[in-house]
Amino acid sequence: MPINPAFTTTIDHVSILDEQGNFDSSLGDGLIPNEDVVAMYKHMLTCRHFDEIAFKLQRSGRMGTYPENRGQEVPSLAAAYVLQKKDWMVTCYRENAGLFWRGLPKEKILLHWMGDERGNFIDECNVTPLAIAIGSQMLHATGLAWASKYKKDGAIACTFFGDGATSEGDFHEAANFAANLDLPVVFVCQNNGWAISTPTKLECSAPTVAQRGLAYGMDCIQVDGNDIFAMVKVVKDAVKNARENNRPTFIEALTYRLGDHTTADDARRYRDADELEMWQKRDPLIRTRMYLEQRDLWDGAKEEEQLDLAAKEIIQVVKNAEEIDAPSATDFFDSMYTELPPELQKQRQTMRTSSLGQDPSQIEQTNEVRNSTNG
Ligand SMILES: Cc1ncc(C[n+]2csc(CCOP(=O)(O)OP(=O)(O)O)c2C)c(N)n1
Ligand SMILES: [Mg+2]
Repeated sequence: MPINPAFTTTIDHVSILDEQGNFDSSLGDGLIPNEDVVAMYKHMLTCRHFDEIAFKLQRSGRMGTYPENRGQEVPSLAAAYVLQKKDWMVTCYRENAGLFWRGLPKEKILLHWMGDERGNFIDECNVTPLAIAIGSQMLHATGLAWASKYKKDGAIACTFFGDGATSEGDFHEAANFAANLDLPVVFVCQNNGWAISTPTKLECSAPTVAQRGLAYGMDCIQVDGNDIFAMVKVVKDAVKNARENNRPTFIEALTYRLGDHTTADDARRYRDADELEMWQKRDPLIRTRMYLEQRDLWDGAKEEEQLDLAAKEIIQVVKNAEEIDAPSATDFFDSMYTELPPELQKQRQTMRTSSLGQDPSQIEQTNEVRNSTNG
């Protein structure tokens, strides 16, 4: 019997605007109106400034920890640009640009990292709170997409995660579920080459991360994640596939975090300076600015003006976050359950854990004993 291929495929890589500013008109013409490219570039400048200020807030002891987003602005922004209001954006922690584009008030991100639960109460737009437990959000996205399909409300879910997150069981469960139940989910993997200090190649032996989605029967594509045009194109295609065919797509967006993993990290201890330098040249902001300048849509004066606006806006954002009334100590309990279980109700009343023998009834008993002894 002859041996025939059981299955063959290729995974395409999409690039439209490269780091030298070359633009592939056959793919890119008409994709994003010029005024929208300008608006997105302005937005990226503001987000970059927000990132710098958030970093400084942590360094000056005004915020707990912070994961810099610098360098990874494009994937989430492109998705937010394409998604409709009713759709869900389900992220981890390097998607500020997309979240802000959707309408999340910027102070909420600061409040989140200041440890204030009010940063996680979001009713302004369909985005979920930042997921810090790696991979967990992909299951939430799949569940949201399933609910939308069930309710026939036409919404889809677009979820973001890192290369490292594809080594978590949660990714495999979400992907299996989404593909087998025909759910409208777009999986966007931001492959930045590292999971803290672990290089991608150590946890993914396959030549592309995209092919992890292939195993579940999804359409898979790789894209230059620092190219706003290529990102918008692949997200548009994936959203169409989700909305019209109820099919999930796996997008591997190649990008790089130009900063440390978080403010608790020092990437110089494990990353080569050459690698960083190479990716600094691929900075999505430099590239988008080059595109605009070549078409006389941007110049130094406009840059100054936007930086000035960004500085003013972020001063107010910081003020809003820092001057909010002090949180209630019970917020932690109130944001966890619709109905608080009795054991936790006791803890909420006393702000003490019963495991330490401090629940209200025990406190009463202790007082009774104390009173009788005193008496
Ligand atoms: C379930 C879980 N395990 C471990 C961690 C600790 N941790 C935080 S970020 C991270 C690496 C994530 O890498 P990747 O998914 O590539 O995302 P990136 O930070 O590079 O964007 C790890 C292991 C965590 N937050 N959650
Ligand atoms: Mg990573």
